[in-house]
Amino acid sequence: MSVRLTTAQALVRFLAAQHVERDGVEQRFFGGCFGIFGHGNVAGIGEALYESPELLTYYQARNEQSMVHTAAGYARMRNRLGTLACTSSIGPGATNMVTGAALATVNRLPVLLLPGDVFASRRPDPVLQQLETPWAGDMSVNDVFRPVSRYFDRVWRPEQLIPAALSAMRVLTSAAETGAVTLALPQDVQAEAYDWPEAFLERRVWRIPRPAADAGSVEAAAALVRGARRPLIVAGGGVIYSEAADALRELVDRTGIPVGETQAGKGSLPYDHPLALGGVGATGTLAANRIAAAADVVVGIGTRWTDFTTASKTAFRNPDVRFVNVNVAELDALKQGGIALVGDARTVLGQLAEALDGRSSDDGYRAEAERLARAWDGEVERLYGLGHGPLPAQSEVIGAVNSFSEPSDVVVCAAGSMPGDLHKLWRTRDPKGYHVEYGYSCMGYELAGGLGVKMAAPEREVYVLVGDGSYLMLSEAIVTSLQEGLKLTVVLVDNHGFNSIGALSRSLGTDGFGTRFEARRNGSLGVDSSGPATAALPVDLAANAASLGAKVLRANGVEELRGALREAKEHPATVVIHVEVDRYEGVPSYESWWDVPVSEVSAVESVREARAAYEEARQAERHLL
Ligand SMILES: Cc1ncc(C[n+]2csc(CCOP(=O)(O)OP(=O)(O)O)c2C)c(N)n1
Ligand SMILES: [Mg+2]
Repeated sequence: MSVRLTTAQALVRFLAAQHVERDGVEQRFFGGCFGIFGHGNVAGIGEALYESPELLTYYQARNEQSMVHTAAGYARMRNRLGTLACTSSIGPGATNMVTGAALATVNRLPVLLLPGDVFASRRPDPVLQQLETPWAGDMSVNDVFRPVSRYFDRVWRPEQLIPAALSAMRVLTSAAETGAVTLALPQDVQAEAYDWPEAFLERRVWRIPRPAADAGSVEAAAALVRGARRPLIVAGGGVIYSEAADALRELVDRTGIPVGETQAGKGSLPYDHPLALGGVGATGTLAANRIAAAADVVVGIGTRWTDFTTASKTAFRNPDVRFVNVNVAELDALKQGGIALVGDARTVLGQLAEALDGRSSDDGYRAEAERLARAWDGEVERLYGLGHGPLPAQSEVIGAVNSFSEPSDVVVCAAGSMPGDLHKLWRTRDPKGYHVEYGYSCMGYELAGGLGVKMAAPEREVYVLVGDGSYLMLSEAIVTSLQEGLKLTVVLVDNHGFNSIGALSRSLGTDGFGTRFEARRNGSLGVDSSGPATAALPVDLAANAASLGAKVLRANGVEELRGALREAKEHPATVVIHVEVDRYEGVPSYESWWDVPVSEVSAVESVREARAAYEEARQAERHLL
């Protein structure tokens, strides 16, 4: 039996029929379809969504990059068991999605991108927005999706959709493979009819397995951990996606091994667990970094081991340190010369717990870790209550939001100086309570990603912490949040510039060059010490947010911020709280380093000094083999 439908109609039916099942729970995989229409999709996918609105809810977006971020935020919040499709026109609408695709792929989050594409027939070539390649007739701008997608296909003929759509689902639902999947859809093919086999359009359930690791490798890993005197667990995003937080806590309680967390893994243990050391690495806590420095066996669970986690390969200083990597992706399981436990985090944690048989760390080591964790909490308390003036410190703003929020609320952030401060200071009380996108650390993710979080978990309050730079880059999601009745509480932290990079620049001898938001005077721009050469800009971001329809509260200092948070909670729709902070009152780093190369030769004295310090610091960088 077959059904006569256009390619676009068949695709929409197919997407609506896809389900996933893990641990016996079945759910629809696609929560809807975001889109912006142009000639490349309005009459194809657009018509299909219009004709059968009951199949897949259409959500109007205002920026294609932003809608992909929303899909990624949604997918992360759903532990990758669901996502949103994103349809765009051809040309600029399509390429606007490339940044979102890269973000999803870096963070291993499933998103399905459906960019329109040039005519398969080539009849009207070159169509509006077609980039012609003189030597390749089959190339379009959509080929830029190839390196940022985990699966790419261009559907040149209707029936080609059948294998393409099945491959897309295979990749989207594979914990090890997942990321952006792109099906480029030539605009004529979208509208072409075909007799589709009914089986293609039927309800389909993709099982998400929980594979166990190889028994011999588990035994080898357990032997290594048993012999360790100073073991450490590094919990990454995989712990949370696999819903392995309880399994982790059980292992920790039985073995006494302390835990440091990556950005994606923050929340794996509640902050007040006695063995929770908090963030580890370049933006890590003193507790985690001290323990990491001397650790002899490090068990990484669901982590990619980025430079922030390893403090650019300086965090683990014990010359004999060995690694065990629990990861569903072989790529990560084999990093740092570790024993690879390829499998699902929850399953493998169970295997490890059994193989370790309750073997616990010695009491002295456990007590040392617990002491460091307690001392760290004191440091957080200090930074939450600095009482800095006249403008507050960013750490106080974070403290006010954290203290006000409920354990199940979600904090969202992505770029700037806040992710590092949050990694150190946010007291996470729920595995899904901390949502900082730090794989791509993409300015502009904050509001758009926060919207996806809220769509996935409407019962939770979502606190979006966004810098003024990120806000200026991408903030139209405020409008979409009002359209959909999805409330965000946005705390817009204004330090008048790109302060994270300003602080980095100052530390590397270049005086914050190009990082302050100031009017150009006398040929100078954004240099800190230039005095009257620069002037403040007459920019009012709070007024901007109000003009987009948000309720806006201006908080002058931390006390007013607390009041604004209370008021915001009572408001049913999106609120933007504007608060200014002192850009020079940053949270320090704690015995960690980040490799950012400094010019080897320079006419600037401060750069030469920074280079000398860089060469010195780099000595500690080592291969982990
Ligand atoms: C899209 C994008 N462009 C550039 C960067 C590099 N970058 C990282 S943080 C930052 C400044 C962010 O400014 P803001 O949002 O105001 O936060 P602040 O650093 O002031 O805390 C820049 C330019 C980035 N992460 N993402
Ligand atoms: Mg800023």
